[in-house]
Amino acid sequence: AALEVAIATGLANGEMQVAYQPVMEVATDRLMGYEALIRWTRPGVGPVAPDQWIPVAEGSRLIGEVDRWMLHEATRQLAQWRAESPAAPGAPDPTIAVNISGRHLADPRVISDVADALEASGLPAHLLVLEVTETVLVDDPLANDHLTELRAMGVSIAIDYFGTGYTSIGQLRNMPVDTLKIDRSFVASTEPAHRELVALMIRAAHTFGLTVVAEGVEEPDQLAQLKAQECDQAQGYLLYRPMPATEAGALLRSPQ
Ligand code: G
Ligand code: G
Ligand code: MN
Ligand code: NA
Repeated sequence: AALEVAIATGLANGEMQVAYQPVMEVATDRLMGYEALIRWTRPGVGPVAPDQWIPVAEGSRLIGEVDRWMLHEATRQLAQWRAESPAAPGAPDPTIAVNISGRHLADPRVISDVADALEASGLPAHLLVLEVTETVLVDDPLANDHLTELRAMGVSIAIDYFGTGYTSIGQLRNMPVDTLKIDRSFVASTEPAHRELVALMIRAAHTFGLTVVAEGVEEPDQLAQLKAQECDQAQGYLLYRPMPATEAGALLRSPQ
């Protein structure tokens, strides 16, 4: 309970910040967008890793507050960057991906929360990506309805940690999603069977018209492999680590 109070206070007092991790196009090395990751520096304590407090927020209504704050901050920031320096002709218009918890996704309020953030920021809906876990997609009909509604608004949906849950590749056909993010455990594996599985996931995703993002790319040979397997986009320490807003804004403006 003490931590819950500290999280609520932290949100109210501006202790949270957003780190931005670039998502790159594999074939061209162009910047396609960012994943927004929350950062909390607790006064007198220092940085608290998301793994240490997001699960606590997910156990209460607080996660809605966290998600709403992230949605507003991340969309506001991208809209500001675009206003300052529009994408060059022919260059990709960068997207922003925000992680949404399963609990929040099951709440009908998620629709107005996303709509409010888009309206307040003026960001076009097609530039917002919501990252959700496959568990939510498989287990919760209500969450599925909400995703369908969000997609109808023009927002994109990405399945986070794909491959670690219960989804079979065949189910992708019926899911209200646009993008599949391959879990970094598969990307990092040197086992031939896992590498073949990654190739299979990429082919299946493309068959269903989905975009594929590989997560946690740390080694040049992983990136080379993904390129050979025609993976669309990649994210990971090899490319860029999550960075503060000022750096991400500068990267956006740097020549590609
Ligand atoms: O940011 P990494 O840097 O440490 O993030 C750790 C975990 O925290 C990841 O699983 C990530 O999905 C989760 N996470 C980061 N930011 C957010 C957020 O804004 N909302 C939710 N629900 N999870 C987040
Ligand atoms: O939502 P998700 O859990 O996928 O959030 C991405 C998490 O992965 C964040 O904690 C981020 O800091 C972390 N991350 C990003 N790139 C890498 C990487 O190359 N290797 C590892 N181990 N973690 C990464
Ligand atoms: Mn994510
Ligand atoms: Na992820």
